Amino acid sequence: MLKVSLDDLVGTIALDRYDKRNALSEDLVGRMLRTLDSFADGGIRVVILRAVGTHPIWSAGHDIDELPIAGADPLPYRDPMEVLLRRVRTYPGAVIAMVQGSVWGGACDLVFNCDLVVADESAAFAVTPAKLGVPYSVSGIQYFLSRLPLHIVNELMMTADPISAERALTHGIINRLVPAQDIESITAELAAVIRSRSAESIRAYKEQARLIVEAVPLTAQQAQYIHQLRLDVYSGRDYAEGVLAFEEKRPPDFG
Ligand code: LCV
Repeated sequence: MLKVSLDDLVGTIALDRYDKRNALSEDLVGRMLRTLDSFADGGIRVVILRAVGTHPIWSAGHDIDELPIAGADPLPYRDPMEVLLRRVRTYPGAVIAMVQGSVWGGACDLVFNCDLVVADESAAFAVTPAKLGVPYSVSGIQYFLSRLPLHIVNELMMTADPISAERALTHGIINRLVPAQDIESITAELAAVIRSRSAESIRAYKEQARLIVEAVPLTAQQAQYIHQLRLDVYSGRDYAEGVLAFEEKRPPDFG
């Protein structure tokens, strides 16, 4: 499911579940979390997150087979994916996503939560809750809005269609768009530069940036309202239909 390697305080985690298009199952995410914990304990300065090999799909996102039934929150606070996103945000070093192929749903959130993104022309990004009838997580929406212009977030969230690597570069989702044959060396060079810089400075910077981005005050009433908005969606018709349609390998009928 995962291939893990280490070289001079740079750690690499590679997704290796291509039979299921690297869908982020609880088991796979659990392994990633344990690896990140051991990297943090070992003082690993830079983590590269990638997929094994060169395939058309980087990751198909949340494992849809493991989404809860209608009426239960598909993205609760303790969902392994949500835990992983928080772990990436709080990892005490840089996390670089190296992306070849398309990235779907929760995997986009994962890539967007990495500190830097290096990609080749085959990369594409689709944010898919509107295809599944999922009410997206508040933290996910907050992070998208903090990174991207509103109209781009609207397009991603409302169409659920992939945007190309070139557009992702224009909108700052990608730091470096590079030829496929150079992606590993360019990612390694970037990791080596960051690894040579002050780990203490980077750790403090990353934590400060996270706290500043997350400092959006909501009243108790607004928080309750958001909870109700999401509850209405995951208890409604569309979420049940979206998951069923995926299992039945057909387009959803949202009426
Ligand atoms: C489980 C899968 C998956 C998968 N889970 O290959 O952000 S949210 O709110 O949307 C959040 C809840 C979330 O992240 O949801 C997941 C969002 N992801 C998607 O909507 C993408 C769903 N997958 C696809 O559209 C296609 O599989 C792509 C385009 C990624 C790849 O198409 P391709 O023709 O290459 P298959 O569809 O044939 O899939 C190969 C195997 O992987 C499983 C799929 O069920 C199939 O399994 P079987 O061979 O056992 O039939 N698979 C793919 N994605 N997210 N399983």
